[in-house]
Amino acid sequence: MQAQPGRRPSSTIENRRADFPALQQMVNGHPLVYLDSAASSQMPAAVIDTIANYQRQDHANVHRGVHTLSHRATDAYEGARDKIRAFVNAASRSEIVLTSGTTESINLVAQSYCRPLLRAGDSVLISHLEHHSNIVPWQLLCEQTGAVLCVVPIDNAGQLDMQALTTMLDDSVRFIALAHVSNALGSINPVKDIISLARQKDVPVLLDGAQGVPHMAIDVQDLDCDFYAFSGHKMLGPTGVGVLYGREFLLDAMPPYQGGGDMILEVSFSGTTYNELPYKFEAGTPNISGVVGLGAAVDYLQSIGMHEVQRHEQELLAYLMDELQKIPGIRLIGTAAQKASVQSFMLDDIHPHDLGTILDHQGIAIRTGHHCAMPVMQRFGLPGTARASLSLYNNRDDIDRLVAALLQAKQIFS
Ligand code: C6P
Repeated sequence: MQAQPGRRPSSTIENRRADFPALQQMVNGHPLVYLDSAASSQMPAAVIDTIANYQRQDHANVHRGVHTLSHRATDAYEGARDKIRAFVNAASRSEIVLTSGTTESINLVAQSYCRPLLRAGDSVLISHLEHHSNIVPWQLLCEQTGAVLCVVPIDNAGQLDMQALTTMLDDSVRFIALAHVSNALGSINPVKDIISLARQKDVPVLLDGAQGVPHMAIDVQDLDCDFYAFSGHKMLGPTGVGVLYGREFLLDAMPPYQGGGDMILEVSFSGTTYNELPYKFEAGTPNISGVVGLGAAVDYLQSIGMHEVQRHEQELLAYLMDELQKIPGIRLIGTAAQKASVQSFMLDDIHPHDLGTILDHQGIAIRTGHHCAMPVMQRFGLPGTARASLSLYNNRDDIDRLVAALLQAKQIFS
């Protein structure tokens, strides 16, 4: 059996900060304020300990050995898949494909589902607020198939133009791929409305949930999406692991994405029979400890409850936006009516990188630049932005420290 992590998580969300070892350190002589969770969130001790315990006691390859350690590793790996299934309410564990992250999940769908389907003249619909991971795989696909990439515009607040989307959803559209939540702007897209429009046209929808899963309860059956992609390292888990949820009948009809060990039932030189779902899409030795860690992250999030996580983060986001707006010369980028835990901004004409460097000297971590969403920056005519992003372990003190540091940066540059 896999050893249990040594620490019990704290009981209220306000005390959760103590569960995160990385947050207890001084950076550049100041207590760390971590406001870069949209890039990568920190891991609670429960996740770190679970991974360490797995590595110390249970590590072996999965699905292969008859020996005890291989059984333990397989149980821990498959147990994590079950936790992830329940976490996003997929109908079956066959629908949970374990990948290296959102990027691989999206590429898998582009190449395995869409590529055999698309013909010259067909189109794929994305939006102007996508991360590069939900743009470039579709550009590659269009080059390969002669299909056309159509981009739904956004307004000045960073909201999808729903009227344009409705018009663009014509008979040429064979697939829709949209962010659930924008990483650069924080906008929560009205994905249920879009999926219901797409259903009327029989067009499948993939949601890039990299910034959705960490901040709200996700129910893929309620969303009614066809595919949902997300990453472990933005939801308190480790890097190099992620998930593709796909409807079983769609996954079943798709050819494998990669060939190798574990994705086969039988191989001979006259042909290969592929394994059943979800293993058909998991070629080679997977990131076992990463998946086990992701399972522990799911446990941790569920011990709080995603509705509680969302309540806490929404309250904090409102405070962040209010406090930032009190700073003379601040310009908020991304002011959609529905937002999650991210705020991009500009301060006077200070370059975002300079701002990020000054904040780092005070122990405050934010992300600066284009956030792998260059078209968003082009839309707002900016080289990049400063971005503060929140997680369940942040509090009002973090925001007060950020605001004080921004006021100081203003003085330095004036
Ligand atoms: N965004 C950010 O700082 P990977 O790298 O595969 O785990 O996730 C890619 C990805 C896809 N979609 C969205 C909406 C994302 O936000 C990200 C990752 C990070 O915003 C790193 S660029």
